[in-house]
Amino acid sequence: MKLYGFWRSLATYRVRVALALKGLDADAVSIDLLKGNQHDAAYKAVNPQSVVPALVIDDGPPLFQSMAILEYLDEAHPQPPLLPKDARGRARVRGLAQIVVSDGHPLIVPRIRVYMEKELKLDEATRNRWLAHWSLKALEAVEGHLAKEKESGLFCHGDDITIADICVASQVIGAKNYFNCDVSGVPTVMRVFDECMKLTAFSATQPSAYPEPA
Ligand SMILES: N[C@@H](CCC(=O)N[C@@H](CS)C(=O)NCC(=O)O)C(=O)O
Repeated sequence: MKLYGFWRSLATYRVRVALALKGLDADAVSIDLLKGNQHDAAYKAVNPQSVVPALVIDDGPPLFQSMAILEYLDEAHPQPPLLPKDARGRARVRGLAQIVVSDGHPLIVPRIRVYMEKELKLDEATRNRWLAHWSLKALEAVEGHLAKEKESGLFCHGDDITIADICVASQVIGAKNYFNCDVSGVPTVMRVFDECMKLTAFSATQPSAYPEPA
């Protein structure tokens, strides 16, 4: 298996965590987003959207979109499961994950930042306000669920890791480490994040710990 990604990419991190939880190895291929290598023709042939991650498994076309990849890994390698057994639980877990993946993260990705800088000519302080604001908004929405719903446990949904924890952890890393957000208003999210980080699958693969392949 080959994982096209980037060390500080939050979407790639989600896939790294899932692979680690499933005990799977993938060769990492670095697409340097800071240099704009996602736009190279060679990578466009792998992922026409010019974003990471992409997971190449065999002769078939690469898998793309982190949520689709997480769900694929869970179906192809069911142990340990990353979704609850009941339909209602799966809907909750996917909903929490999508607050991050569909609504929060898309507002802070490099192409948005580049557009704000180059096209809209927004200065760095204004751009940083945007990034911090929307990063925290997603976490506040997750907090609204976790703090009041009895389904929350040690992790986002009960006491087992799910796709929701993977996605929420990625968002916390962005908010805290990249955009300096004050996360004191999302204590339940942070409690869950701290639990996740006790697991090697989360801590050893996080951007700050992850060695960039040469
Ligand atoms: N929804 C996509 C997001 C993919 C994405 O935007 N990845 C970022 C890195 S975290 C990227 O490659 N951005 C390149 C760019 O914005 O130019 C997923 O979850 O896989």
